[in-house]
Amino acid sequence: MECKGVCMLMLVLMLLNCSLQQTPPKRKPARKDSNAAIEELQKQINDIVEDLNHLKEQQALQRVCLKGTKFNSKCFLADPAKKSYHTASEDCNALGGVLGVPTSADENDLLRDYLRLSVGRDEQVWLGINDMVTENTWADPTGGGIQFKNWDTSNNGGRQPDGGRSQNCAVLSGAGQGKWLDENCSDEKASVCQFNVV
Ligand SMILES: [Ca+2]
Repeated sequence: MECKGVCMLMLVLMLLNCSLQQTPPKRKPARKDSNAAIEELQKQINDIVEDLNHLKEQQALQRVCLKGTKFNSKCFLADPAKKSYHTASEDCNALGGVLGVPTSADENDLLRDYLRLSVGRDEQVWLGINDMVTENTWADPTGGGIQFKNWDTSNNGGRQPDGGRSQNCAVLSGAGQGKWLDENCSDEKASVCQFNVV
């Protein structure tokens, strides 16, 4: 019995000694290393997610360009559904674009041809051009002034813009060979959305 007790005591002491020796002497730096590794992994995951989102945006833009038409660094996509200017603008914003603003005669001609084919030969289509803030100061969707204008100033076109305070939104007129008219913003018309190619 005595030997058994002594033996048990020896065994306990040995085990205790062993476990003390096995205790890692530098625990803190190890935890520090693993935190750094986790941070590094998290950073890599964030980078991958960012790349993936960028690729998704590029792919969405390519789909828009394939379905619509491209001019320099812009893609235009027509929406033939008839809506007020505000609804058309909101729907376009939800897709990541703004209502289209042609900035040169060439761009306006391309847009006219595309809209006559995709929306209809004689249709009116909302552009992203309005004078809601200051009467007769025409601005783009960002509120910036516009350099290029294509109003129908012919006699039979009614010398546009002619609607004063009751007409604050611009359309591109298919029947008017791509010339612009001011119209009542709550009228329901087709629209064209513009996306910048990055
Ligand atoms: Ca006006």
